[in-house]
Amino acid sequence: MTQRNAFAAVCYLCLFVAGCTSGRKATITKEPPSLKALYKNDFGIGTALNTEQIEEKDPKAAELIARQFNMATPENIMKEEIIHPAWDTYNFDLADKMVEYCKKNDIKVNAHTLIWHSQMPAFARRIQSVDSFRTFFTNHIKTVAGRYDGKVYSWDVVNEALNEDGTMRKSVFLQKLGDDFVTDAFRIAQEAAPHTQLYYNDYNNEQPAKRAGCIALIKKIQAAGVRIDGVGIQGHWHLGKIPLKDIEESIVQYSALGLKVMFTELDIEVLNRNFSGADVSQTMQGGSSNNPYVNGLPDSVQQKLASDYEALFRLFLKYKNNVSRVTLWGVHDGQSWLNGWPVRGRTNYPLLFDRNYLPKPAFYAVAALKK
Ligand code: 9MR
Repeated sequence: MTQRNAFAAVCYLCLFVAGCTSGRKATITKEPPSLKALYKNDFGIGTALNTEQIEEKDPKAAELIARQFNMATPENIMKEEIIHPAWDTYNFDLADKMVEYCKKNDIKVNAHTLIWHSQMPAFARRIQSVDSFRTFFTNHIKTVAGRYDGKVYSWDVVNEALNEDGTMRKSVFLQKLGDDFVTDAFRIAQEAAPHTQLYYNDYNNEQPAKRAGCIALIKKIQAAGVRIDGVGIQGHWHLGKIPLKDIEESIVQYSALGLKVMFTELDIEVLNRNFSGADVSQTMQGGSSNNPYVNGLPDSVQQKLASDYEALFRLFLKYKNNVSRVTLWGVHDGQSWLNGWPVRGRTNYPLLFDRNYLPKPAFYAVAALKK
């Protein structure tokens, strides 16, 4: 029996005994251990919150969030299209609620994201003049980062500015503002939010070519005398294909730049996909063969998922002095974006809690590393 299975067995046994000694039928009633408590001396344990969760419309999720996580990222509501829908209109309602909710629950907010080519408001995509676009860019960062300075712990200042080969993505920001736009964004954010940690965030930036581009980008920001505090590796990975060696190399190399390293959007895809990464503009054909686990995840796959999570968290613990946070991209499987991408309407199982908010074997594997 592995250490993980032994730990899960002990947990279930305790629950069984608790049930029997209380004279009730043995059902699982006791709380599972708390990841944020187990990992409190190692790194933050985060989750991504959706609107329903921020508005506390889901009591089961609320209980789980408060017990398990000490950091949270808004999954969508601080993105440009929602928070800044028109030239001089800002919609801070949900972001303010998120800040309040997290304060109440002693959770740090990792705000996401100031500058991203995706989920931009329509008005910004239509701006033709370079001067107007620069004004939009500057006003957006100043207004949003300024409002939440001291209220959020960190910002993903720029998200996904790189191509897979490490060159700069030809986004609207690059096309309009040139390739100094990333440094400019950090410079404006540093002025507007002097008390907020400032990060660059991307997917696949643990892969060697993209990592080299990411390092060059960070060095450029640093050479300009502008503050950057950390780098986020999103961590949208696939079952059985976790690039542990590249991840380890990345932690070492990014740390050598004096940055904190974070895993900001962790999930492990268990369904077939013919490409890697998280480029939301990529899609794939559907079909039932692409959605094999509608009625539940076979135990063999659960165990593989648990092994992958265990190996990852073992590595994170090895580098706990460099890794400051690990954020799961969602509270439970039912909420995951991977149920709708790159094929709509699939039943996916990428997180540590299932659709009934119960811990999966992967959760116990991660918890067992701290026993
Ligand atoms: O999880 C988010 C999903 O609800 C949105 O529909 C999607 C739209 O672009 O964005 C998802 O979050 C992304 C994150 O903001 C940046 N990295 C990739 C994430 C998954 O697509």
